[in-house]
Amino acid sequence: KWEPLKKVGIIGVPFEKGQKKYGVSVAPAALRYAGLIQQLSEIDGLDVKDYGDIETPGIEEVKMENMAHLAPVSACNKKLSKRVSEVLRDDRVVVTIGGDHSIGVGTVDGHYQVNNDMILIWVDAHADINTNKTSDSGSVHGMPVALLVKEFCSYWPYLPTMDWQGTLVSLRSVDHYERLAIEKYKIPTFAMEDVEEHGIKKSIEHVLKKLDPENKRPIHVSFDIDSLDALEAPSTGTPVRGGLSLREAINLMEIIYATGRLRAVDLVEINPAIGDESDRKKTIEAGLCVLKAALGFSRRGTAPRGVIDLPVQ
Ligand code: Z70
Ligand code: MN
Ligand code: MN
Repeated sequence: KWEPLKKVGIIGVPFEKGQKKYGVSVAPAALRYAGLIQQLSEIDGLDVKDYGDIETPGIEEVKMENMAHLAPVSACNKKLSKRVSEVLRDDRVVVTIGGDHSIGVGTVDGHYQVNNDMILIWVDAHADINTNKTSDSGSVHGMPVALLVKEFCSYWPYLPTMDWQGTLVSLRSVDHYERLAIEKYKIPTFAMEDVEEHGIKKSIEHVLKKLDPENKRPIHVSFDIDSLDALEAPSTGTPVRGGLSLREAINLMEIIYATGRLRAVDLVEINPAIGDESDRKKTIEAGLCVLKAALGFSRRGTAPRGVIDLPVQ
């Protein structure tokens, strides 16, 4: 019987070389400044430990065709993967704050090292399933899913193999070759049309049922803030209209939390340097709401622990 873990470990990854815009590396500091640790600590019974930031300065660049900053991306992910495994071995749910989505390679790899039966739910406007042969941008944050799928090994010069199982949710900006890859390898996806058809609750229930019919596998959610509608989360590098409402994203996380099997959450692509003060505030608040929902915050409220009556005069 699975119960939600009441202990979490936070890892910050101020990394932005997986894409081209300045600012996404500031997100861990911005979220901490906005009260990340304190707000999570206020969730009923939750023990929060901050494992600090992953930094890998001074990595020498190596040239790789249509794949920018491969060496820094690899170095960061290698270190991140080890830290993620360490937090999980401490029996904590690992919460990784990016950074751009190229860090999803390290978080999933680190999780896979500890729980090789894990399932992955990639919540994103984009499919992030380009290779350096199909990408129009050459940015690695558009490639992590392709780097994680075993079937894609032959498309890369070298890759560790992972018997990965996962699904993509909230899609609405998929490149032509990405669509081809999804169809060729039958990657399960829930695009916005599917969310439209079933609603978010049924969609997530379908996802969980499909990936894990026996309800026994640890869950990893890699949450790109651009899965939210651009109105809900404007401070991100590639906002796309027509996305999830914050309420849908909260509900998605609540449903996954309720399984008791959530072991890792990534929150990536918040870019506090994009937009004005109000955009920044909205986006960071949305990110905090999503994380809190993933970690057991109840919108119904919770009575004080161990108290059974109101104070009298
Ligand atoms: C495009 C590419 C992407 C996020 C943009 C976009 C990928 N498919 N991901 N913003 N978060 O460049 O590969
Ligand atoms: Mn992404
Ligand atoms: Mn995205």
